Amino acid sequence: MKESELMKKVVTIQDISCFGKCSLTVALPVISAMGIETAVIPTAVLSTHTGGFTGYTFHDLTNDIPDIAAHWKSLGLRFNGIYTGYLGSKEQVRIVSDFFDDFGTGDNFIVVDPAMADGGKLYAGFTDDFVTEMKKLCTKADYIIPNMTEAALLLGVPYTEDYDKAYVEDILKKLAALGCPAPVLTGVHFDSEKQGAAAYDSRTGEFFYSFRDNVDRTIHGTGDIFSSVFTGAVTLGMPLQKAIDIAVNYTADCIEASMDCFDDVWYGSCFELCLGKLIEYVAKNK
Ligand code: PXL
Repeated sequence: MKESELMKKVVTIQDISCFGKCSLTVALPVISAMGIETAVIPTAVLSTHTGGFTGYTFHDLTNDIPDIAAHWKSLGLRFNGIYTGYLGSKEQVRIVSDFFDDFGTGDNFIVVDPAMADGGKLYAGFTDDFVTEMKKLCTKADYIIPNMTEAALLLGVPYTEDYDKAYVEDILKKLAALGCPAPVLTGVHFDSEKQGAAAYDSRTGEFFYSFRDNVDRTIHGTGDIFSSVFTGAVTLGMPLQKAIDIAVNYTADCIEASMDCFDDVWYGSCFELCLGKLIEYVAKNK
């Protein structure tokens, strides 16, 4: 098969929550809008995501993952990047880890969003054992994208939202010490005015920050928006500073746009209304 020079290709591995705008229903349109072919491995089908809805269905697809991987291997498929989000069980994390061994080439990159917790709490259905398994997966990634809750869980330190720059940089260094060279921390704020992301490149010792005006509202799925744009930006070859800038800006655009079409926090953001801006950001940064 001829590898296209023009078209980059990523594979994203996460669930499909049929309603609620997160995981694959965000990653697929967002990364595609950045001009990148987006292959998917759905890890489970849920009627809605688990944050805020009750009575959701959950159809596990763990056993399909090795079969999909085997078929893709027989086709000789290769990806510029591999990006994982919400994974439903320890077993699934182990299978995804095998996928990294099979499809990680040394020339491509791996992004792990350890989507498992927020606001100081694990998502419904997750236990400490899951955190241990996710920590192992993070050691195989080039980039990990935890929020402060997930970072605290991965590092086994108490969760706090009361911190300064020295604390954030210490957390980033400790995340890198897990084995991932470039951790990115989301939801970072040093006051009530600004919110954004911080990143660390342990190979150069540089820290990177990006902020936008804080909007005091939680909207479900914004972490997935950030990670999808970040993955797209890295796939397009943007350096770390640009990748967090574009991810922070698009995420903030989506949150701001959602103020006018707000239904309920669990219904997700109106990210669709901002895809035009994302395409502009990509065009400007090429
Ligand atoms: O947005 C992260 C996410 C993804 N998938 C499912 C979820 C959540 C967060 O609650 O429940 C199924």
